Amino acid sequence: MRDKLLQLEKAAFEEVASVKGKEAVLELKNKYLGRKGELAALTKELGKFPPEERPIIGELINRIRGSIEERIQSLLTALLQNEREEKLKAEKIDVTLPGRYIPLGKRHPVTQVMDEVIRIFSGMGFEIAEGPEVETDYYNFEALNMPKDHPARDMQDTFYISADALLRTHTSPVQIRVMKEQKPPLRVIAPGKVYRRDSDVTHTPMFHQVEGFMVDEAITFGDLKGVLSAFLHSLFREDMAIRFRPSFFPFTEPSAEVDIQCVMCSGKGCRVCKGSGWLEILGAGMIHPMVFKAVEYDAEKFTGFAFGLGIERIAMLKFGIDDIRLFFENDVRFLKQF
Ligand code: 2NL
Repeated sequence: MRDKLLQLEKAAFEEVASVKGKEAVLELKNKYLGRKGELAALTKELGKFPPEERPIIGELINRIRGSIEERIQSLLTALLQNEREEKLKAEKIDVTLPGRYIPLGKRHPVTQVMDEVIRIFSGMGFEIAEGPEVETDYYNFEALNMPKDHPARDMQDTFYISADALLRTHTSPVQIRVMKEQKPPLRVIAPGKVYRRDSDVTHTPMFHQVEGFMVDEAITFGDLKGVLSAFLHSLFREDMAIRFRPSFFPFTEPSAEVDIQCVMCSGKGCRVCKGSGWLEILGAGMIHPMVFKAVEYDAEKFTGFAFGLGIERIAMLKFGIDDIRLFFENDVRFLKQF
């Protein structure tokens, strides 16, 4: 029995020494130490021996079980450690490698200027209104004191859909709708797309406009000057020179055009300002009594000013772009510069 046990120990040691892989080690463990393993089989024979010998053989069995267990356990520990090291090596991150380039989208320059204009007027308490791009003759022309024979209604300038339906040529019709639906005091801007049959380096058939108006009981030309000066000084520079020139629009009286000092030459005179040192930036005026009549406001009680500006024109001046069509070609090489 003693020889058999020592034999078993020796065989187990030899197998443990040459075994490869976690699975095989666990199989070996089962083969020698399992409930149906070889050591268990020999233990069952213990009953065949006289009682006085049993403790000695039992002790030997326990010692052998212990020594085999120890070797298998240290082998398993080593295998586990190895496994962990392999995994770590495979997952290693080289923090010195350059980062991956993630292309970042930017807002379109027209959107940037539009957002900025909206932000400034919002800060002065103006609300934002929107309306349809397909309009009727009434809202686009008639209500704005532009009767049937007015030259601006010409087929040459307006995209007509039918005798009565057209693509709006300005966002004024949005303001007419607001005035008809609400009562003064009102401070509203109407940003959006407008359409005109025109195409060259400074005109596209679709462009963006912001119009705005303010109506209350005692609005004066002084309010117009104050609000528009504050707006232009915020949009360009606080010390930017501006001037108001008399002009004409059918929907305002009196009317004015507002110029800023040329942003290219600071007023010295250049190609962009055609030598004048000034750039026309917006149109404005006191709302015409005929417009108040159309929206059923009492022109004896209420006064107001209105203004309009083209977003692309401002974006061209702000970013130094000389061809408006670049905004709509969607060439990424152009767009990523802003
Ligand atoms: C320009 C001129 C302007 C208005 C727009 C307006 C709207 C209503 C009543 C009266 Cl509902 N006026 N809008 C007034 C003056 C000028 O735009 O040169 N735009 C680019």
